[in-house]
Order: sequence, then structure tokens, then C-alpha cells
Amino acid sequence: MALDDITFRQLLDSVERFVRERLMPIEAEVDATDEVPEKVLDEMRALGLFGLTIPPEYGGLGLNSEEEVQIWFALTYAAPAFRSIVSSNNGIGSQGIVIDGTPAQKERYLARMARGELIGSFCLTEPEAGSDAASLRTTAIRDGDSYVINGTKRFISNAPRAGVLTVMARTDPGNKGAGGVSAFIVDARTPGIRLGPSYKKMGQRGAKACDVYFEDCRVPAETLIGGVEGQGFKTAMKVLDRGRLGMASGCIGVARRLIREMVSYATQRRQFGQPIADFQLIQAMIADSETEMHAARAMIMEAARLRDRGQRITKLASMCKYFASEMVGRVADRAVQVHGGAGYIADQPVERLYRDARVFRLYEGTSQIQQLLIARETIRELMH
Ligand code: COS
Repeated sequence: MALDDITFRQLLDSVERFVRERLMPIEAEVDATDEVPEKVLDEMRALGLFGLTIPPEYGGLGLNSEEEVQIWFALTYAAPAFRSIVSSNNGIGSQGIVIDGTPAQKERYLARMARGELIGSFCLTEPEAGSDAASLRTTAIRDGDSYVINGTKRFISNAPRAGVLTVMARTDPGNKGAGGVSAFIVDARTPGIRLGPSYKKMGQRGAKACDVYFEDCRVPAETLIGGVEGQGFKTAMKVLDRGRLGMASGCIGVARRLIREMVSYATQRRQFGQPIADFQLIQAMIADSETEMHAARAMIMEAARLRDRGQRITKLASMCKYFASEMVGRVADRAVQVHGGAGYIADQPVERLYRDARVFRLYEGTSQIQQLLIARETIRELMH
């Protein structure tokens, strides 16, 4: 479902204003303190940012993919930590239930997630299972009308704030592959769940991540997503298809912001008697950045439209995530270069954005995993 044009325009305008007036002024403070003020989180709730993609029957805005990506383009003009906090409720933290959940599971969680009362986290990665997600070791063993979960989940974004966790665990220990994995929707306050301390990260400070430990954590059988065992890995992969498109979109706002910082510095900074923006070697860095950002944005818009038409976008989502995250890395590097020594000093937004951008190439699948997926799908398409 899509919003009508006027309503969508109004939403986009409100997000752009919120970014300019509320988020950009506090970016440096959020980076320094590693905290987002609760008042700002409440304003994000009031704007509907936690429920952008949640269907309207559960109180969300029900944006289609084309609309969703444009909101991310706008929101990530401010530090991407703000996107990270709301992104899991719109992406990997809610989509397991949206895509594969039973009506009762949707009823129970989605409205509260849309309002931002419950924050969702996606628990896939483990100490020994990162890129090789299907090798996960956490177990969920059936015992009467419940499952008992044991294992460790690592680097879980938003877990320190989470009220609900999508947990991938092995229900069939005899099956070491993807087919032995099931997905559960678990209340984060269930006894037997313990959180590690929040990580001190390179960038995107204010967005929290920690480990989650499951120690004989007993959950009702109704928490099995979709009510069917052995489907959890597929659920996770479907969730990541949408998540990766969202992640790619997040790179666009950051790149636009970096280009803006680059241009405003280059037009003010004078060397050899003129603004450095007059020098062709500086212009080349601006031109390459703008061109690559535009290419990534066009790719994402196309993938989003195809998804809205019902097309499977596994390969396109990987291509978008791969290209956009590598693009923003190059743009961040050029932005620091244009600033010269000033770009290495912490009072410049580009120093912070350079650190913030680095993780886009890592999470929701590294660039190398995206390459592997793109090649695998291309070979499959051309050979069959
Ligand atoms: N949609 C639906 N089903 C999918 C799917 C998708 N996008 N991708 C895979 N599947 C299905 C496959 O069709 C297969 O089903 P069958 O067994 O019925 O044929 C099953 O899931 C297993 O898939 P596959 O054989 O591709 O599993 P692999 O172990 O080879 O997967 C990759 C390898 C690299 C694709 C996977 O481990 C991965 O994505 N790793 C990165 C994980 C990641 O992004 N981690 C970041 C943490 S989340 S922040």
C-alpha cells in the first residue's frame, strides 16, 4: 500500500525539517555522550518514524518500498545513528513477523512496535556465526508446550533498548544446516535473557549494540514465527532482502551530507589566492562523489519500485547495499581529503561521518558476502 502523494510529501517535509531543526544540532553531543536524549526519541515516535513500514491495520504508516527509501534518504542527512535506532522496527526487527508471522503474533507486537513503545532487535549473528549465518549454534529445544533457548548472540543492534527480539535458533540439532533453524519472537524481559555491556563503537555512537545471552530461556511454543519449525533461516534471509535495501538507502543521505560539507568547505577555504573549489583536482573529487551518489540512488529507487511490483529483489538488494556502502566509503574518504588536515580533527562533521560510514560495508552482510550473493544469483540466472 502507498500513501497518497500529498500525505507522503507532507511526511517527507516533516522528516526534512526534523533533521535540520532537531537532529543536526545535537549530532556532536550524541557522538560525544553515546546517548540520544529521550525527548528526541519521543519526537521520533510522534513523527511515526518507528512504524513507517508496519501495515496500517497495526497502526503503522504502511509505506511501500519506494516511499520508505526516500524517507531514509532524508533522515540520514543527519548522523546515521538516528536512522539506526528506528531502522530495526522498520526493517530487521519487525519484518520477520510482518513477512512470516501468524495473525496472533502480528496482533501482539506490531502496534506497539509501530508506536515505538517496543523496540525490536534481530538476533542472528553469534561469536562463531557471522557471514556463515546458517552455522549458528544457539539451540531452541522443544519441551512440552515451550522451547528452551540456549546460546549467545553477538553485536546485536538496539538490544540495549529492545523490548522484543527476533531470535534465530536451531530447533533440530541433528540438522547442522539452514534447514535446522527456526525463528522466534521473544519478549526481551523473559527470564534467562541477559544483556552484555554496550559496545564502544568506532562510529554511529548513540545507536547501541550489545551481546545477548540465552541461558535456559523458556519461551511458549506460540513464539515460533509462523508456527512452523525449520523456516527460520529463510525468514532471516527475506528480512535481510528488505533490510539491505534500507541500509543502502541510509548511505545516500550520508553521502549527500558529506558532499554538502565538502562543497561548503571547498568554497570557503582559500589557498594559492583562491577558493580551493576552483582547483580541478578538488572538482574531480566533488564530481566523482556526486555522480556515484546519484548512481546509487537511482539503483535503489529502481529496486524499490520492482519490490513494490512483487518482484524478488535478493540480487538487487545485495547490489544496492554493496554499491551504496562502498560508494559512501569513497565519498567519506574524499570529504576528509578535501578538508585536508582539518578533516582529521574531531570538531569537523566529516571526521565523525567518516567513522559513521565505515560500518555500512560490514553489517547486514559484508561487501564480500554481497559479492558472493550477486555472483551466485547471476550464475544461476545465466546458466538455467
Ligand atoms: N529469500 C528466501 N529464501 C532464501 C533467501 C532469500 N533471500 N536466501 C536463501 N534462501 C533459502 C534458500 O533458497 C535455501 O532454501 P532451500 O534449502 O529450501 O533450497 C535456504 O534458504 C538456505 O539458503 P542458502 O543455501 O543460500 O544458505 P547459505 O548457507 O549458502 O547462505 C549466505 C549463505 C552467505 C547467503 C548467508 O549465510 C548470508 O546471507 N550471510 C550473511 C549474513 C548476514 O547478513 N549477517 C549480518 C547479520 S544481520 S545484521
